[in-house]
Amino acid sequence: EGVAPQDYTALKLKVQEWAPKAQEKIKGKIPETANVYFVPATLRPETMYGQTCCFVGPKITYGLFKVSENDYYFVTKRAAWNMAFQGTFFNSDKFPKDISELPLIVEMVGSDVVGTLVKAPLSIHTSGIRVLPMESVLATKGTGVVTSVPSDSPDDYATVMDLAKKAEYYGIQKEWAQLEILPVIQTPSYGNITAKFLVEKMKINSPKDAKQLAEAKDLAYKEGYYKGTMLVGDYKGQSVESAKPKVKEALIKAGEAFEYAE
Ligand code: A2H
Repeated sequence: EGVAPQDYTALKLKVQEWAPKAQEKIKGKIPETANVYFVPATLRPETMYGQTCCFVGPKITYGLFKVSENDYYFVTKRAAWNMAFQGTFFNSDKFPKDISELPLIVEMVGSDVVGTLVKAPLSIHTSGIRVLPMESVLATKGTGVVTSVPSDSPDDYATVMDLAKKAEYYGIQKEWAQLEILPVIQTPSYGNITAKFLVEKMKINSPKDAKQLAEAKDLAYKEGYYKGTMLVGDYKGQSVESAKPKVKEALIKAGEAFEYAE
């Protein structure tokens, strides 16, 4: 963990249809009418228009936590523990004394939920996006759930390319990894699909090229944040720097996101 606190936007991706393994595990444990959300933590809320899938670590253990009368979140236990102290849970007035006091309904591993269809706020893919595996997701950061924006995140771009190439190996349908990549931000140096530009220019061939990906991530972030202009959404034409807090506020106001810090 770093020393400076990281302020994330925690986005609520509502489950539309469970993968069969997950369905089996939750059967009878939550009401049929319950709202269940995958909750990725992001530092780039202004890019959410371009979400094409949602990543989980296939070997990471997650929990389904009851956060209010009819709402449940799918996150790591570590994230649920942090959330319990940040006003996210209905019983936050009574802080848990121990991790065993969290309202855990059922545990699952990432691979159980691969294929689940979720509805991602702001995404142009309004009929839903799929939960897909990403080996580099860290269990010790954020919520352990990462929403994928391949236009602006080199890690996400490299991962969706790899998933499409080896769909059979990953046990997914190729189309799930091949949703249209939307240009979200115009930049002077890298065009309007920054991540693709950098991955190709730096000849990054796989999500395992960690060192180059870290460099690409840094370049993409700086260029997008300081020099980028929004191409879509309510703040189209505005700088990323100015749009970012506004998109975050609008998502929170709409009940589609909340603040999460660690
Ligand atoms: B970002 P920081 Cl478009 N494991 O969101 C691995 N990566 C994780 C994670 C975890 N447990 N939790 C969050 N992340 C990702 C969007 C995005 C992100 C874009 C561009 C860059 C970018 C869409 N993915 O991150 O180490 C999430 O991906 C690069 C800074 O706390 C989150 O924001 O700085 C970011 O890493 C948080 O990383």
